[in-house]
Amino acid sequence: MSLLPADITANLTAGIASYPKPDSVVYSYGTAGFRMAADLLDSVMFKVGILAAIRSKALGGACVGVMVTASHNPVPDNGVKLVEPSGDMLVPEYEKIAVAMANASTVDELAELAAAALAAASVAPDAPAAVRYGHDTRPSANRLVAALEAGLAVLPAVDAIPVGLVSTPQLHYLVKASNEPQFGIATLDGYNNKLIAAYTQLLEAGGAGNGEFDAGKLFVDGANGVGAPALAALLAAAGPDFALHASIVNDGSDPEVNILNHEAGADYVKSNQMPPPVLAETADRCAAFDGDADRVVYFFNSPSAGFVLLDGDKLASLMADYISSTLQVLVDAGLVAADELSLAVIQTAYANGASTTYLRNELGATVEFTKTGVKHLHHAALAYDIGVYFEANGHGTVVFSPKYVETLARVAANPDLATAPPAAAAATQLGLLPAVVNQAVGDAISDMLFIEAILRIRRLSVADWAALYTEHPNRLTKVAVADRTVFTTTNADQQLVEPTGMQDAIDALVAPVDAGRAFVRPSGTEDVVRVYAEASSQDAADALALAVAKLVYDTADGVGELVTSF
Ligand code: NG1
Ligand code: ZN
Repeated sequence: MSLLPADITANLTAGIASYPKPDSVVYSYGTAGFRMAADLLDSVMFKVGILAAIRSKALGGACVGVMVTASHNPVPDNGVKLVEPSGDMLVPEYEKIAVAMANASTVDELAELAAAALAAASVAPDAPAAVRYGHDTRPSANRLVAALEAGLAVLPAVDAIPVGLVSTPQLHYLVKASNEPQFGIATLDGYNNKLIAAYTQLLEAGGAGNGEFDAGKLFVDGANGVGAPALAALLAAAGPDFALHASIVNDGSDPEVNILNHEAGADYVKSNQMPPPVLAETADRCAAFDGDADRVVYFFNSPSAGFVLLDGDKLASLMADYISSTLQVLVDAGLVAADELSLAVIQTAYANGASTTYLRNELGATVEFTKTGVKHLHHAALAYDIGVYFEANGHGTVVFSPKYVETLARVAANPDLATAPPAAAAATQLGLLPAVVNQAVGDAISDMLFIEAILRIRRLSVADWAALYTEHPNRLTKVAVADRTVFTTTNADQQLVEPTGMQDAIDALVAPVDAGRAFVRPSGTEDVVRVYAEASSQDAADALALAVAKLVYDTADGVGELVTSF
């Protein structure tokens, strides 16, 4: 029996009637929240609205966020994820409640779950709550946001604040800033102005103010998603003197031609290892966002080497390289002790082995591995004073500890700086980084601005950057199986626990391959099992990926057609 007041139960009854759970669907909260065909998500949105309100009530009314997006997925899909007041991803305890609520079909079940969540937090149903919610450019957004709003209206005293069309990182920023005013002004203007000011000051401190270095032309592929208008708004706010001139392509302006994530964007570029058709010819520097602008990769077409991709591993490497060498200036000047600030790069098993070798052996950085999914990387990164984290697909950011901020404030106040211009410049640059880099979550615009600043400060071309290290040939593929939940992993997704015996079989396939590496894990966003392989040649990496994919297909009830060549 529900312990909720009658008016709330009446709201639940109306909501369940309007947004019934489809019988055949089992919902799960994956690496990116709930994500699937938009037609199946109305009931989930209604329940997420209720849960977001409960989460805020449980946190004393601190503002939480809800983002309606399916990132790089095709247009018919959509999804939803919750954001904590700090701008972090939802805590695991609430992911479980979210799953239980999403799978509840009756008013009683739902009422009981809501009442239990309120009771567990010792909070009354009418305690205050604040929820900011936004969406990407998908056609299903309006309908799903209406379902979300119905859920937000179930409990009393909920301040539901729509923020409209935003990138995922903008939503995270707005939530964090509304709880932590020192982080920034909780408006899109606040977001733009913070990044514009920090980028401009960073260039000046790095001796690369406007006009001091010609960085060449930059194209930005907006994936026909929200990143294009978001970047256009930032550039408009920055004005004509801003030291970044970008031509935005795949900007979604013509819905007939510009289809979200179709032959466009970071996922297309990374998965197909080729430029989007609209940038097939250019030799200029290009950045590609994904559909909700929380990922970015770079690429260019080299006259000699053809298509060259600079993925999340390359972004992480350049950022770590720049930060550690700038910090070294302060260490050499005796202003910071050598081991005072810890720096680590957090990667997943999908990181190219050559990047890990570069980071460890050439940069001397600590490298840690976590399971796939930015929430895992983000949490691991928080253990360091400087935590650089990126997935190979371009999802990532850098987080800085309070100790980092305090240390740089101490250095900035040191009178010796006045007579040591290089140290003063280094200290100013490092002090600006927490403002340049979106601390809440990976952010294509903020990551791009940081990379653009480093290229200018270091006078690097995109080809110089690409030459930091050479990737090991690799192949990522996927296999559809009857039930991907039978696959469980350990050791940061690098080894299978179940199905029993499959890891031994994979090891046997890898053993004879020169510089071979392969692993298998179930996707959290698609109904497939992913297979990754690396080797000393592309042919060997492809052959290893195919052999492992066949093993998975044959022993785990493969569905549909198995890829037999690339
Ligand atoms: P899954 O589908 O769980 O592999 C994909 C990406 C993740 C992450 C999430 C969230 C790969 C191999 N996997 O997850 O890195 O970005 O989507 O969007 O790129
Ligand atoms: Zn995304």
